[in-house]
Amino acid sequence: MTAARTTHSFDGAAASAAYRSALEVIGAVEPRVADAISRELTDQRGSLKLIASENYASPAVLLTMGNWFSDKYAEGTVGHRFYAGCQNVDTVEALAAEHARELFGAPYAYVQPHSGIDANLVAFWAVLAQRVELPALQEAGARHVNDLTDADWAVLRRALGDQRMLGMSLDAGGHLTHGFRPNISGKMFEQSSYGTDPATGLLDYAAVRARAREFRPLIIVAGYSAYPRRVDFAAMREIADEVGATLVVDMAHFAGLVAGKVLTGDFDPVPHAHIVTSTSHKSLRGPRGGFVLAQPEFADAVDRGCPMVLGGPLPHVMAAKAVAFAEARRPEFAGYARAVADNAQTLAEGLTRRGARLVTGGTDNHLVLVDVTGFGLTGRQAESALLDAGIVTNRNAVPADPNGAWYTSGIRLGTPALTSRGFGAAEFDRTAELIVDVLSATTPTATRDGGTSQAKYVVADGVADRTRAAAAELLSAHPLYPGIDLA
Ligand code: DSN
Repeated sequence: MTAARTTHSFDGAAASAAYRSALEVIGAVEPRVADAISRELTDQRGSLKLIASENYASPAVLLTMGNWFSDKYAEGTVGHRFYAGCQNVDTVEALAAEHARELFGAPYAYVQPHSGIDANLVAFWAVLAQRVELPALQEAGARHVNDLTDADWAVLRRALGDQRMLGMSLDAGGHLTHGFRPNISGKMFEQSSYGTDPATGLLDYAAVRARAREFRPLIIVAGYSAYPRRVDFAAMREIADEVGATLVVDMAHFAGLVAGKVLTGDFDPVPHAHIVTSTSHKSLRGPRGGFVLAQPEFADAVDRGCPMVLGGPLPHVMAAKAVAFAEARRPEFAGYARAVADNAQTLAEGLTRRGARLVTGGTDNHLVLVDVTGFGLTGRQAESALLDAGIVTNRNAVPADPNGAWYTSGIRLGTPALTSRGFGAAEFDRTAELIVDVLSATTPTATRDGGTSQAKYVVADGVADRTRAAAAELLSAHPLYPGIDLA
């Protein structure tokens, strides 16, 4: 039953023929690339993929990206292009935007961003364009930031220096693009962050409100890449309104749960945020890319994402977004999204029951954050030991992480990809058992000064092989892209 409601449905023979032909054509030019593509499928088929931001797109989505749309330039917007001959690009961009609006119940959708960082940049520039009042802008009679002269820009740069952004701190699960130094958002804005309650690991809305009152940001960013709980977006909007901030929600990680109506009411960002940004390839299971949903007052400014911060749109990817959004509008996608969240609960319970310590004690979205210091390990050691055993995860900081952002103290586990393979409760409980087996059998290597290494480790004899065999058994019962045979 689980497999039927969560996996893609497609004609295996047709997809097989399509990929075989494609590889033959590619292989005639550079066989090593064709080989690498084949091997990537073999490798993905053969590992327990628990990276929370990854998934498996359908053959329809994947095939939509490999065609002549890739050759077309199309700067501008639907019906207003800076290049001739964009009639078919107009068709797919309009379709993708329409499906996105319908899927999320949003008044406006912009589907050109190439990635999540691009989507966030578009949103941040749109807020600046819409909200920063510049005497020079008015004196120049310019209606929009794109109409500024060089002299106006000098004024704008000074004005930007004063603008503030408040986002979730990185170690609490926020994202680099929410105003942090290594990213342009951290240079455009003076940044401050809100964290989580040290005792519970949960967002403390009273503390967010207090910080917002003190800091008076132009933008409050909500959303995360490693927070295992729901966010109350109605509460975040109330805080934003109180301090006159614009609420931007980055739903890249949980867009699939919004589309599938697992996150509704106060936990659905679309009715509460001024602007919502996202990627299309994580829990939403589409092509690599980004998009923006906005309230009408920001639509015009968001529409200018290209050329303000984006290069030419990628028509082949916009076409694939249209296909993926159409898939997500089908009733079975809601079943998939529900299973992603249910499976995360099973995984969390299975880990906890076997002694693992979870940040916040559990999950109510698609991801689980394990504090591996309970096993005497760093995140890096845990990630590597699990990879040796065929389990693909990524290390991640935990709140107030004593091991810093490189070694970290956690591993982040997500259920979207394996749920797409048809894994259900029994498989995720077994996966929890395998993870705890490996982590319990791993010990850090001693250093010469009597301490322990943060990177090196040993896994007890036989454990990695035993786990690989057990993982292979689970995976073979839930084949990836069944029916696609490249041999
Ligand atoms: N790289 C993505 C993730 O893994 O969460 C976010 O950008």
